[in-house]
Amino acid sequence: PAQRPPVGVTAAELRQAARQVLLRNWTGASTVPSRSLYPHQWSWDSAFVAIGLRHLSAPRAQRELETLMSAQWGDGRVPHIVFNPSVPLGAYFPSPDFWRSSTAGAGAGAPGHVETSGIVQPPVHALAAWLVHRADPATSRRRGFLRRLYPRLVAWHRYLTVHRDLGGHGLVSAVHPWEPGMDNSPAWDAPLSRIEPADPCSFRRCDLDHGSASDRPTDLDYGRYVRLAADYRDHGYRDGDAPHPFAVEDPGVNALLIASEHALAQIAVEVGAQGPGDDPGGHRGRAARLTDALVDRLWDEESGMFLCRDVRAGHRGEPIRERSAAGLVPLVVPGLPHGIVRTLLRTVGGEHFGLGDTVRLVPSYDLKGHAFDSCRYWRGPAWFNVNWLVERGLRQYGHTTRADSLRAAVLASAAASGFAEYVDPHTGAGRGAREFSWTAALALDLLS
Ligand code: 2M8
Repeated sequence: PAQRPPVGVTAAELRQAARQVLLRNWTGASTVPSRSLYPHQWSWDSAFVAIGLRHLSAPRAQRELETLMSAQWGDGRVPHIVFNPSVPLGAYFPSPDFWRSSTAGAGAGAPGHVETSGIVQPPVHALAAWLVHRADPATSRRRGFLRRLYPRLVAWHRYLTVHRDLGGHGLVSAVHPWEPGMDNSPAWDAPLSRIEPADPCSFRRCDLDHGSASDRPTDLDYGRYVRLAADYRDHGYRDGDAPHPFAVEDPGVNALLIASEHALAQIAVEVGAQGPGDDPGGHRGRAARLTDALVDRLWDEESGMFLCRDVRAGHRGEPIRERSAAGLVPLVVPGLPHGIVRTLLRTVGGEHFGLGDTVRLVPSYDLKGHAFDSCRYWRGPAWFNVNWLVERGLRQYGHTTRADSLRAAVLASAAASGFAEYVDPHTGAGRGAREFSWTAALALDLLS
């Protein structure tokens, strides 16, 4: 195992360093994932950031989520990027002039006061809101934090369960590889191969100004990302009208929705919500139905984990036979059948993910997989948010010793890599951006 705690770094020093990163990446109303690579607000990044910020300043953590939710669309969707108008258009692609949310998305209720993207990211927000509240309930109540956020979070989940059940079996589908947050996961190779890439001359990749081409998705992948997003935009971002040629049920997205639905039940108790369907019992019932659908549709006994499902393959959709870390994220779901939890734990430590054996952090993709690449973005490297989720899952199911060693490995790796965006799972070498916000925030959370 390569990620040893760096000699001489104390918990207090690490906490202070994480705090500095979050202060530097704060823009006044929200936090950028990275000053260089991602200079706007990202949806699930903000949820993870708020979980860390709550240990520094409860009002600031609340503000992070409030800023994001104030860009919510009329149909309930929470956009994956909220653009900062003071950042030049050339700093990130696709920029606001590509998405054109306030005009192209008007029919779906896109806000007029801010520009956003038109796709979504995993719904970690209700879970984050609940954790933020619990860090300082008095301040939260005084500011009416949950009371104001609750209806927005309900509308957000309703958007996903109503407009995005493209498979018709009660699970949410992602319609773009950016939506599950694992951009170039090998799980997308087959469904993406059916998409005609956009002309490479029609766009310029700003990400290559800041990141190494060997770490980032390929040009061919980008051509397909652009095509899918442009077609969605040209259908007014209306899910009923858009053909959605890429539609996948992802276990990470659906597991996070379930965890957030459980959090909504607790928030509903706190705010005294009385339904119909939006009372605590309504949320618990929805969480239970989603859990049944997750197990029915995505559990794969042979692989020992959850698999993504390609809704557009065959007559009724087909499992995608790639082992991605998304298939381990359901460990955060409470009340999974015991047999599934046992098998998942074996898989995490087995030859494909190697946790505690060949590697100290969970890789994003199968160590033995044909597409494994220890450097390239979501095709192998270990990411801190995924490891934070697995740590939480291990702890939830009572595997305290394993959770403790994963926690120690996350902290050591965050410190040694300068809060890298992701790391090589074998050597622990940092990759991508440094001073990455969710790495700092989640390290802070694990230290607290
Ligand atoms: C990455 O995704 C963006 C597109 O949304 C990109 O590659 O430009 C992913 O790692 C995603 O999960 C993350 O939210 C985002 C910002 O950190 O970067």
